[in-house]
Amino acid sequence: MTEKDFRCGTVALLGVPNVGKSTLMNHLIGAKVAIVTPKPQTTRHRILGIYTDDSRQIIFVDTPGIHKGSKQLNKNMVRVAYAAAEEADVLAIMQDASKPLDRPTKMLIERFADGRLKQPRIHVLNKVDRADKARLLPRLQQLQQLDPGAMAYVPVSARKGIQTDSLLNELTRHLPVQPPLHDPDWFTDQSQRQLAAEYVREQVFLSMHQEIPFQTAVDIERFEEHGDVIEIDAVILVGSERHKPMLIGKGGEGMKSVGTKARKGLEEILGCRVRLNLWAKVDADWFNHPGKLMDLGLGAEQ
Ligand SMILES: Nc1nc2c(ncn2[C@@H]2O[C@H](COP(=O)(O)OP(=O)(O)OP(=O)(O)O)[C@@H](O)[C@H]2O)c(=O)[nH]1
Ligand SMILES: [Mg+2]
Repeated sequence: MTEKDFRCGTVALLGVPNVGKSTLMNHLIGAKVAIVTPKPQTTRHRILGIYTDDSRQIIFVDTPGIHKGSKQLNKNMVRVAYAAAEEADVLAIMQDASKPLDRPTKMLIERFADGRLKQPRIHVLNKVDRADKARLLPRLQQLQQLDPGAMAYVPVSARKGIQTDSLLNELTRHLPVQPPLHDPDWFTDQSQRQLAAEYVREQVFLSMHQEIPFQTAVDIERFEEHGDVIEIDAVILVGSERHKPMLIGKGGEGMKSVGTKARKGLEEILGCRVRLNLWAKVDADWFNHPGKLMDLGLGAEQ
C-alpha cells in the first residue's frame, strides 16, 4: 500500500427508520456516537462517524430514517437524509432483512434506483442474524430486480458484526483515491454537548411509550468542565402537560432512572465523571417551530 492508493470518501447510510443505520455506523467505527433504540425515528440529525486504517478513511454519514410525517421536525429529518445522499460519494441503502420487504422500503429503493443520483449504490441487508436463511436468496433476487444498477447487495448483521468487514471492503472499492480528509484520531463530528443531549434523549426514548418520545427533545443549558468532572444541566422538552408526570414518574423515579442511565453512558464515552441535572419542561409545539428546531440542532440544514 502506497500513499497513492489511499482511498477516502463519504458513505451516506440511508433507509427507512429502524433498519439499523446507527447500529451499523457505531459498530464499524467502534464507538457509540449515534444513539440506538428499538423505536423508529431515533436519529434526528446528520451524524458523522469516521473509520480510518492504513489504507482508507471512510466517512460515514448516519441519517434520519426516511418516512412520512406532517410535523416540521419530520420534514426536516427527511430533507437532511436526502441532502446527505446528494453530497455523498457512495450510497449505502439499508433494509431490515428479517422482515418482508415492505412498501416504504420498496418505494425508497425505487427512488434511489431511478438514477437521478449518480453515485454508486450498495444495498445493505441488515439483521441477518434474525432473518430466515431460506428467504435470503429470494430477497437478494428481488432486490436485484428492483435495482439492477446497484454495485452490490451485502447481507450483514450490524449487531453481531456478521459480514461487516466485507461491507467495508465493498464500500472502499467505490471511494475516490485521495489522502485522508480528517485526522485519523478524529472519529465523529458530535461535540460532547451534542452527545450529552443525545444520550439523555436515548433514555427518554427507551423509557417512554406511544407518541410521547416523538414529542420529546433535550436542550443542554449548561455544560461545564470542573477538573475531572463535567457538570451538565439538561432540559427535557415534552409536548404536553400530560406527558410531564409520565416522564417524571412516581416520586421522581422515572426521571431519576433516565438520569442515571444517561450519566453512565456519558461517563463511558467521555472518559470522565459526569454530574447530570435534569428538568422537564412543557413546550407544546417545539417540533413545528423553525426557530426552536434550529436552536435544538434540528433545522433542515443540520
Ligand atoms: N437483531 C438485530 N437487531 C439489530 C441489528 N441492527 C440493529 N438492530 C436493532 O434495530 C433497532 C434499530 O436500530 P437503529 O440503529 O436505531 O436503527 P436506525 O436505522 O438508525 O433507526 P432510525 O434512527 O430511527 O432511522 C435497535 O433495536 C437495534 O438494536 C442487527 O443486525 N440485528
Ligand atoms: Mg438511527
